[in-house]
Amino acid sequence: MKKILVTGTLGQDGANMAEYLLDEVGEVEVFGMMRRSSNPNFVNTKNFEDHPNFQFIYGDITDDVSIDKLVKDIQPDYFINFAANSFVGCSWDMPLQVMDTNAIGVLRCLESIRKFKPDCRFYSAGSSEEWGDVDYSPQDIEHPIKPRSPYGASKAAARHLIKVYRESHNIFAVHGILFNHEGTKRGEEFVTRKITKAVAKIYHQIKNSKDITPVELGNLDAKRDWSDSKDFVRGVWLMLNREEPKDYILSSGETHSIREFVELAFGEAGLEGEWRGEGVEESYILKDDNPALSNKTLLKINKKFYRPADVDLLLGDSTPIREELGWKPEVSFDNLVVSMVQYDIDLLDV
Ligand code: GDR
Repeated sequence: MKKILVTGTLGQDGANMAEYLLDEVGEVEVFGMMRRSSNPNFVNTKNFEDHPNFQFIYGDITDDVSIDKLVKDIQPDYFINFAANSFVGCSWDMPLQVMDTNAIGVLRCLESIRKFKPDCRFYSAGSSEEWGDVDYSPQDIEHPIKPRSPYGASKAAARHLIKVYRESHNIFAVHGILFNHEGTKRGEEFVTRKITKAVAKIYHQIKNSKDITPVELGNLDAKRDWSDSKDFVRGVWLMLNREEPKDYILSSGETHSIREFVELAFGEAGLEGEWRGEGVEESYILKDDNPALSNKTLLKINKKFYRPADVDLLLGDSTPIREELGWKPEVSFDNLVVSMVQYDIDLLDV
C-alpha cells in the first residue's frame, strides 16, 4: 500500500486529490495534513474523511518541525503539496506570509524529503500567475517568468527551488503549472464561486419576491483559462508517476473573460441581463418581461476588487501532457459553469 501525504486537504485541490486517490487509484493510505484551527471547515472532506485508508494529521508548511516530523514518521512514497495562500488578491496585503507559505514552505518540504525520505516523489502546485505579464499566447512551459503579484513571485520562487533540488539532490520533484481550476469546492473569494453563489442567491431572492442583492466585482475584462479541479488532480497523479520528473502545464486551452462567465452563470439561472455604463459605472441589468423585475441591478463594479496590478490574459498550452501522458480534461467550460450554478442553487434551496 502506497503512503501519500497530501497538504491543503481542507481546500479545493487537496480534497479533490485525496478523494481521487482513495476512490480511483486505490491501494493507498492517505495522510491529509491540516493546520490546527479552533474552527476548521470540513465541508470539502465529508465524502472521504471516514474512509478507512484516510486520516487527518496536524502540520503546517510554515513550521519546519512539523514537516520534518511527518516525513520522518510516515515515510511517504508521495508528498503532494496543495498547501498555499492561494488568493492572489490578498498577496499584496500579506506578502511576507505569502512568500513564507508558498515559497519557503516548499523549501521546507524539499528539505524534509532530502533529509528523511529522499526517494519520496514530490509534487507542488505551480501557477500560471508566474507568467503574469504574458509575452505570447498560448503560454507554454518555456514562457518567461514575469509575475505581476507577490503571489506569482512566490510560486516562481518555488519553481526554481524545485528545479534546484531535482538537479542537486536527485529528488523526484515536480512543479506542475496549473491554470485556473474551479468547482463546487472552490472558496467563495475566488471570482467564479463568488459569481455562482451570488447568482444562486439572486435566483432565490427573485423566486421568493425579495429584494435583489447585486454582486460586486472588479475587473471584468481579465481573461482566464478555466478548468475543473477534478480534471487537474488526475493530471497531477500522471505527472507523479512518470519515469523521470518533468514539469507540465494543465490547462483547458480556452480563454474566457470574467464578463462571459457572468453572462453564462446568470443565463443558467434563467436570468438574462444587459451591460450598461462603462468602467466603474458599469453594471449588469436584468431584462425581464415582468416590469417589477426588469431593470433591477444584478451586478455592479466595486473599485475595492480591482488589484494593484492584474494579469490580463491567460491561455495555457497543455499539449505536452496530453501527448506524452494521455491526459485530457473531461469538463468543458460551459459544463463547469452550469454545474457550479446548479450546485449553488440547490445548496441554498433548503
Ligand atoms: P486568479 O483567480 O487571481 O486568476 O488566481 P481569481 O478568481 O481570484 O481572479 C480571477 C480574475 O477575476 C478578476 N476579478 C475578481 N477576482 C476576485 N477574486 N474577486 C472579484 O470580485 C473580482 N472581480 C474581478 C481578478 O482581478 C482576476 O483577473 C487563481 C488562484 O486559484 C491561484 O491560486 C492560481 O494559482 C491561479 O488561479 C492559476
